Amino acid sequence: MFDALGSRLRASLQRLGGRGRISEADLEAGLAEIRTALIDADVALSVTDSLIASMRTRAHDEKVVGGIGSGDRLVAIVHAALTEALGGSGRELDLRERTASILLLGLQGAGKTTTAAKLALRLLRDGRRPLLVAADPRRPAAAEQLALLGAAIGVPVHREPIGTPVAEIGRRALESAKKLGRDLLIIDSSGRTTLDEELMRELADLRAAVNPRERILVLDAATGQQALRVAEGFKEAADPTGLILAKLDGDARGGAALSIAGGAGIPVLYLGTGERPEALERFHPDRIAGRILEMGDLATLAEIVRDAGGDPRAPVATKSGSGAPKGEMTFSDLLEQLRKMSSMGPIGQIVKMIPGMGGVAAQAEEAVAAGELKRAEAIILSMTPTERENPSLLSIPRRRRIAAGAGRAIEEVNRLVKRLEEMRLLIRRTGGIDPARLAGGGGGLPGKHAGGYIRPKEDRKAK
Ligand SMILES: Nc1nc2c(ncn2[C@@H]2O[C@H](COP(=O)(O)OP(=O)(O)OP(=O)(O)O)[C@@H](O)[C@H]2O)c(=O)[nH]1
Ligand SMILES: [Mg+2]
Repeated sequence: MFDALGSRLRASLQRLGGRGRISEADLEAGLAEIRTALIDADVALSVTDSLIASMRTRAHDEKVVGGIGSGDRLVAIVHAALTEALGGSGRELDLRERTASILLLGLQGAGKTTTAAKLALRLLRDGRRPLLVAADPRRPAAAEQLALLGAAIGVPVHREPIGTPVAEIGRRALESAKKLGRDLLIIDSSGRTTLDEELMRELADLRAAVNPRERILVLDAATGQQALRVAEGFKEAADPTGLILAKLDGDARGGAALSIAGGAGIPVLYLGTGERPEALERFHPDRIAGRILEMGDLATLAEIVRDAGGDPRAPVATKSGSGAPKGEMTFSDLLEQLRKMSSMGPIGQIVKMIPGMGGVAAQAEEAVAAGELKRAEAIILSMTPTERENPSLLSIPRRRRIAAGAGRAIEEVNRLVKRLEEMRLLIRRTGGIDPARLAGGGGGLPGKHAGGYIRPKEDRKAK
């Protein structure tokens, strides 16, 4: 989702970092390039300008001009400026009350109902007992949609007959939550095309009835900078405590996220990255900045693996098996990963979170589209368990038999073996995906440590 912006920024940084010494003029030229990249990615002008100003100040404070080997420091400076613009240390939902409540608000079609279900699922997994509340007094279809989503994720939905005033819906939902032993209300309010008086009155009534500590504005990131204006309108009228950017998967340029997070003055809490109830990501400014600069985001990757039913503490890519050198990846590991990937959604998004793998993401997307995962799975399943653990046993006759068993050409088997070798090499080079880092979180600054950012040039030189 930050492809275009990320690759432009990285190109500018690489050009600058490639110089022995950076002069004042180099720095200004680089900042001008970064500014154009931000504007082209649809980042709001005001946000762009304050970002550039912050980068300039940081560069001067760190005495980058005239210094030697400033490439890494520049990356760190841009990372820090982006992190700050995206909201600094970030914020979590405040759900300490005995019966906490979250009111979701936003324009029509922004993604409120979908997001209500996503939040319910996430907080359910965190050990809360949510109750979804359909608070659209006019549209029967709205409650119907929420009821279906609630049934799909196993969360009860409170609804009232059409025409019930929202304040009444809110009060009864609170009572019902207490009766049912639910400790969290997630209220899906009705959407309208504009922030008109009736909507403002409804929101005020709901607030008076339920007094939700969290009032979360859901914005459609696909509308780009328009979303920033919507946020400003709601800020005056409804005093939102946080933002959720829905449909960020549709924002290829990534400008909306930066514009909104940097310009609205309301913290972003989550990102919606798809239509499925699982497609909700916590928003961590430093991790997002790291992803834009392609430093990789292992912490988020670990969360996705955990949500897909994997073990976040298990090393993602290495496991020692019989016959395989300790710590080397085997076909059994690969098979396990292929299966997890198919349950995780768009694979490109995932691959991009692995440090240094950003460029492979597009290839990975193609592979999925072409059914390559399924075919690879079939080939691996045609191997004997011993072969899966030890690919060196795969002689030509065995490869031929495996190909026949999977109904594929032998070239495909050869390619898969080669792929495994490449992955082993990559893992060896990056020091693997360190379980401690996976469990501990953290975005990872430029490659001072294993598993961090891989500088493409050095990467090529290594080995
Ligand atoms: N791709 C993508 N689609 C999304 C996302 N969130 C919501 N949608 C889709 O956007 C459309 C509108 O979502 P809703 O949740 O119904 O929006 P709403 O704000 O409740 O709409 P109203 O109740 O009519 O105001 C639906 O088709 C959703 O599937 C997202 O993060 N990514
Ligand atoms: Mg809705």
